[in-house]
Amino acid sequence: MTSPATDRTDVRRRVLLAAPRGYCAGVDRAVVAVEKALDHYGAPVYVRKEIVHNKHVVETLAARGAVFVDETDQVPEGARVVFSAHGVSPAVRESAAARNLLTIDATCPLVTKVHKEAVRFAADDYDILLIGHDGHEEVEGTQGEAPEHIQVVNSPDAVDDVVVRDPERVVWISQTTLSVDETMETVRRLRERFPHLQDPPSDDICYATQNRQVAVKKLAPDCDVVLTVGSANSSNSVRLVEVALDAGARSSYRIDGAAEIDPAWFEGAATVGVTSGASVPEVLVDQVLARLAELGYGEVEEVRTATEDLMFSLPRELRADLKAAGNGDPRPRREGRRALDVQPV
Ligand code: 0K2
Ligand code: SF4
Repeated sequence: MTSPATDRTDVRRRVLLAAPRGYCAGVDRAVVAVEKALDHYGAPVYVRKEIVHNKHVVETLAARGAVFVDETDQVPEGARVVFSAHGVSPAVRESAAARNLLTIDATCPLVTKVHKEAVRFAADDYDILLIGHDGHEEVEGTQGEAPEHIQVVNSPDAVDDVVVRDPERVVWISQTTLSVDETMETVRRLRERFPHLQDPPSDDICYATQNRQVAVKKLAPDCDVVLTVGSANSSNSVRLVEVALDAGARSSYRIDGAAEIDPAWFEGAATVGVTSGASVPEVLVDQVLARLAELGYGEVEEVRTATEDLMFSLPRELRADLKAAGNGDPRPRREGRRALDVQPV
């Protein structure tokens, strides 16, 4: 296979591979929860919304018997349903209970943490400014905890439209998968308007989102092209495409997998950066690297900015059933990797 740069013997062609990349602890837990539910209870296992925003993951689980639905009223009475990693509002839980559904809650514990903040600030009668993308499932779930207290702020420019009851009693919280820099700009503009604006008690943009952005920022200035593996509806993946460009990559593309690579992107390119979103299985990155090698980019150098060893226990309901059947959590423990039992209350 020839490459656009094959005839240029003077150029050292290489790949800079971001680390961390790919699966975060919340995604690993959610995907394994569906796999174990299929193994233990048998198909079909219903899943409300995409368990994570990745086409390959959803198609693979669907082929094994997972049935993805938009709402709980599409699940037969009394059947088992998994809630996705992005979380659900109390209204969804109530509707599932009304249909006697057996629920497995795969909401990431770090999303649940934000829900709890919302509940607490609403109980204290704050106006809560939820920085995030309207219509995203995580934002719908968080807003549903206290809709009368929460308004969504989509972008820095949306700050001008915010109206609050008492400017001295305002707090911001956020979606977990946003661009850190853009969110800080939104907060800066909010604080210009509301000097008494309170910060959330800890970072809402999660460790995995932050780590993947730091890694791609480090390699982007050295890259002619950055490829982010991730699906179009994956907020954190799409943010990586933007962050790479902002950080100095000459061009930046999102791809679901190797088949979407267009060799024309690499015309005259010496260095290609590769990263992947938090919902992306490593096999897709491996296939991208294999395709890049065919195109002349066979030398791969990892650019690591952090090491991650966080792991969350499987959802409580599932764990109890697996334990009763004599099965444990199937995931391998790496040294220093603990299964944190951070469960929704
Ligand atoms: O980045 P998104 O929130 O759109 O979601 P995914 O691509 O599924 O990544 C996992 C994050 C899930 C919850 O935070
Ligand atoms: Fe949890 Fe962060 Fe992963 Fe979302 S991206 S599932 S908040 S660890």
